[in-house]
Amino acid sequence: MLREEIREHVILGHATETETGVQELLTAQVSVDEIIQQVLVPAMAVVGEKFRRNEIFVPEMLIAARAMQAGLAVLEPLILQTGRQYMGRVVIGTVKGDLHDIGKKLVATMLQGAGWEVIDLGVDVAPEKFLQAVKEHKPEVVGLSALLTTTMPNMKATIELLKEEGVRDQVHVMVGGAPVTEKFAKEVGADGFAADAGEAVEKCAAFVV
Ligand code: B12
Repeated sequence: MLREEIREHVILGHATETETGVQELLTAQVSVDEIIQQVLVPAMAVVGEKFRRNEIFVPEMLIAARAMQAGLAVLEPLILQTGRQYMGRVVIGTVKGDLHDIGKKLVATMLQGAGWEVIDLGVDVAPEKFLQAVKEHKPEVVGLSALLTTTMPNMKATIELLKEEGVRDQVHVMVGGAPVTEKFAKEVGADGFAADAGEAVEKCAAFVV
């Protein structure tokens, strides 16, 4: 299957075909990174664009997301296989009010593959829940994900709560998600920002070496 065809299957929400296509690319020795960056992620960008232009609606966006996840599921065992040395612990979650989790999961999986122990709190995670997890798991890094401009302020609220409770200095806070920028990260007092999962792995490693 051509890359273009697989992208189209993701956009149309054909999970089985997406899975088959990804498997075919792997058989053809295409790297995991290339499949993610050049096939799956661009497909979701098209989906977002179609939604913005009112050409598709939430149900279509949801089935496209399922196809994307089916494709990523094929890659997950390979990402986890790298078996690097232990790097430390990360608590990660999508902030309150936000249900987007594909990118956050990808970051979590890539971190695991790179030797991090990851505690994934899921989606719609309230600041209090992040706080509780920091106290309980004492992670080196806290990762906050947001895909909506309306939920980005909850990143700030989470960081503020960590400050108020006196644990902010015990962790490195990373923020990410499509609308998040380096500038925003600085404004809300995060320690770092990454535009994609590969960069997230690099930045987290830089905190501990
Ligand atoms: C799929 C999708 C959905 C799915 C989500 C399914 C799921 N399980 O995640 C569903 C259908 C549920 C959904 C719902 C909604 N969505 Co939506 N969705 C998308 C879409 C098309 C793709 C997102 C995605 O998965 N991308 C692929 C991944 C791999 O990329 P990523 O998330 O950006 O993650 C990467 C980086 O950002 C980074 N990263 C991510 N998290 C983190 C965290 C850390 C710590 C770090 C370091 C890095 C990092 O690394 C990741 C991997 O490389 C986007 C379009 C877009 N351009 O983003 C819209 C989009 C985000 N959605 C949008 C909207 C409006 C909504 C709804 C409000 C629609 C509605 N009317 O109900 C609801 C909100 C529901 C809620 N409360 O959250 C808008 C947001 C607009 C805005 N300005 O805020 C977008 C941009 C679409 C658009 N163009 O209008 N959505």
